[in-house]
Amino acid sequence: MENSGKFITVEGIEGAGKSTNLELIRGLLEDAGREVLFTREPGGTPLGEAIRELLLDHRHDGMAPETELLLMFGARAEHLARKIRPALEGGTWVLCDRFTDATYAYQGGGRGIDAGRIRVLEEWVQGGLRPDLTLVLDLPVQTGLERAGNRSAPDRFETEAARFFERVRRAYLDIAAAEPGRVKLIDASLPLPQVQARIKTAVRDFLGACP
Ligand code: Z5A
Repeated sequence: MENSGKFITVEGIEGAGKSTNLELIRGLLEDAGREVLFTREPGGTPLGEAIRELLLDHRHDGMAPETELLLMFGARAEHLARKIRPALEGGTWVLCDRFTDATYAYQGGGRGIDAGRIRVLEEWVQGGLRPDLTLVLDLPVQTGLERAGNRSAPDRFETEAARFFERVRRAYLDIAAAEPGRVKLIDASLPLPQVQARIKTAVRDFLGACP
């Protein structure tokens, strides 16, 4: 079935400001008259949220990268079947905090899994479905870690070393360079009002190009 809603994702390394800016994006879409489903990955469904807990929990430190990859796609398959596809097919726009670009960045760049393996799963689980617009909030790893460090109780990903996040950031930059039509890179190191001005421009440009 043809989708009539649009699929927007927001990505970035630890502390990039996704949570801070997702409300702004939701407001821009709703002000433009779009019905918006706001969701996140890993998670978004009861089963997906249960998988998220497994993925973030320090009891599973040392989880094999392949297990981590398959759990991400397990949660994603459920999310697509129960929430994302039905919403898009019904004309609702979907705004998702992270999606498969995070898998290429974290499990690919960060953990070193070959991108070809991720692509096989992407094609199997998603078919042709890809985000219509992705905002990558980019900033130096040190700045992101300092910002995130102000929060409590780091999870299994948040305790990774800076060089892990350097690889994750590199992977996001490579994705943005490879797909400039879909992926808009936002300089998230700037003060918040400037970051938000850039996000507004990117979202309004996208809305302006939608029928
Ligand atoms: N993961 C994966 O490995 N593979 C996958 O396929 C998927 C996910 C889908 C959970 O994601 C983990 O799952 C994630 C990757 C992995 N682990 N990591 N890292 P998550 O999205 O829930 O976790 P997160 O990256 O830690 O997101 P977060 O906690 O929501 O952080 P954030 O949204 O990027 O940052 P924030 O909370 O909005 O901002 C951080 C602080 O900076 C906060 O105090 C803000 O007030 C401040 N801030 C924000 N913007 C600014 C500016 N411009 N200036 C100054 N201060 C600012």
